[in-house]
Amino acid sequence: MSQRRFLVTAALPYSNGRLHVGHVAGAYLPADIFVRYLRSRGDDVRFICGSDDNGVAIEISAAKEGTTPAELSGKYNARQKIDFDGLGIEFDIYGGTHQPDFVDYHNRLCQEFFKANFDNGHFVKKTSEQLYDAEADKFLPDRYVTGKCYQQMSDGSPCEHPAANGDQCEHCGNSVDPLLLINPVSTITGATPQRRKTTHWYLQLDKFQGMLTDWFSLVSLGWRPIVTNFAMGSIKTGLPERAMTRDLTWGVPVPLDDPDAAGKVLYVWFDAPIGYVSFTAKLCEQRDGDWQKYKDWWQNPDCKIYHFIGEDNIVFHALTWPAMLLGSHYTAEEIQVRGSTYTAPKEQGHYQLPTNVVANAFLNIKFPGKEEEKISKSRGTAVWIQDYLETFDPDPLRYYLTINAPEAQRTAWNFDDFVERNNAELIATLGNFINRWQKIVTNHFERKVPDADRAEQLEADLLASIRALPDQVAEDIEATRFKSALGRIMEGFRECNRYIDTREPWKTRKTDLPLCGTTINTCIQAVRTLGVLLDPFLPFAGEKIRATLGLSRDQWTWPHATDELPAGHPLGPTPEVLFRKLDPAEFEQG
Ligand code: B3M
Ligand code: ZN
Repeated sequence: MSQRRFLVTAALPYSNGRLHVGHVAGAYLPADIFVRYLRSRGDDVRFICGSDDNGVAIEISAAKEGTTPAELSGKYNARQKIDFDGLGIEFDIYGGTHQPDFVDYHNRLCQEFFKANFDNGHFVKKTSEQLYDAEADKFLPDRYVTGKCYQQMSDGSPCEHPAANGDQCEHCGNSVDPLLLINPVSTITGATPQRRKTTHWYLQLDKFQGMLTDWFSLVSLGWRPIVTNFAMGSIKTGLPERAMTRDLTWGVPVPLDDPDAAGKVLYVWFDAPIGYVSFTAKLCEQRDGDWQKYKDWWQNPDCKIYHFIGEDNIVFHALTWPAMLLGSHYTAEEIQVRGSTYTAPKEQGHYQLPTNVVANAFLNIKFPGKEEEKISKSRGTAVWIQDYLETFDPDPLRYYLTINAPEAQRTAWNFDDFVERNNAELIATLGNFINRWQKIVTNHFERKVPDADRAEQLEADLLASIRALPDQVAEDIEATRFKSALGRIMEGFRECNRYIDTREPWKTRKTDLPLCGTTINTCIQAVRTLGVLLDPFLPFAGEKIRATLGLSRDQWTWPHATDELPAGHPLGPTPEVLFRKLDPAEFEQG
């Protein structure tokens, strides 16, 4: 297998709150599985994440908590790191767009991006009326204002959500022009805003329409329908020009020598995706001693870039961000001349567009005895990772959120179902199969792989079917079908259970030890393969299975998944409990 190069990112969580199961199901877990798989396969991967620290959301939360944005974002950034670690979600770097170790590269790269797009003629400067809170003496960008939504749902009906934010409506998913909101209200004072004039720089997204459409039709063939539908829908409606600057102090200063730019910062959705780049730069400084090496990842036609996100971030990653990347090296004129033809830059030194934007739908929640509902921080309808990890192990969550992943549409975290699947699938199917032969191999074969000289068609069939899995599972993972991939692995364990039920080694150990040994050998070969495939999904269990098979980490990789364990190979110790039985009563408090 030839080594490929991947840069994988997961959406930057706002550093104004803790993580819940919805975040994990949406972007972080699938990205982690993907990265673990690529590493196992031997590819060269960097996995980038960090917190989204700038913008209005952080300012509002800091004011609510009576602290500063810097302090608030530092606190939640640290909390998020602990939660990700606890779940085995292992980034190469966890940055933060305004964290002390990252802010210098981040601001520098954001300003470079802005300047490049500016110099290439993609911005227009405009003075217009904006909403203004006279009481607070502040303009009201983005979430500083809420009001009734004026946008349409995807079926064309009016959205009319009563509390759309000034940047985006959570109900219909559309971006919002605060001036068009019906009955707007300031979230700072509750006052009805006035209109006042201010100057901003607008990215002319409409000019990229043709080229983006062409790029999109070339690249998006294997993308998830949820992403292509949303992005194509937005392209058809027409991309509006968007203000990329704000009247705020917390953020990246606008890098223009223009008195109108004084005291203004970049829009958080302009700076946030550049966080992926600036954290990569920091990582390159740490690993390679040269921060500029980020170009080997971002400006390298041989590097595949994957963005994992939640569904509300699709437009920004599939359209706005690619436009910013294109605009950083094509001038407005070049874009016009090229019209609707996109050709990928072949040379180094140009930002490459994403290879795939992988989005999941939202996760709902269903508490026992209640209706399924949306996860809501304010209503307290969430399962926080911090709380979960105080009582439970990470693998059952990883399992449940993958086998039940919202890959095509919403699914729910359902407590009864979570317990049921833990007990019936992780324990009764998977864990049980690994335990069923442990005693026999200890008591009768000195924990060494027994001979398989009595193997028959049944053994050959089982191993043929299990050894076909690495390619099938790889194909699923490469196509970002994680649910299906894990389903295949679980089906493999079911086959193994049927096999051992047929051979009954607990009987043949008394009547026909060579036949018993052959059965155990076959079980071990099957687990050797299945364990490697399982490892990216359930790394804690994977590690225990590796240890009980007496294999080194080097041997525990995709290319070795179908290696035969020779007779006589010494196994490791009997594994400690792989999965703990759960009782629905543990969730009673809801
Ligand atoms: N901070 C996450 C969100 O919308 C947002 C992602 C930024 S990714 C560059 O909840
Ligand atoms: Zn709406």
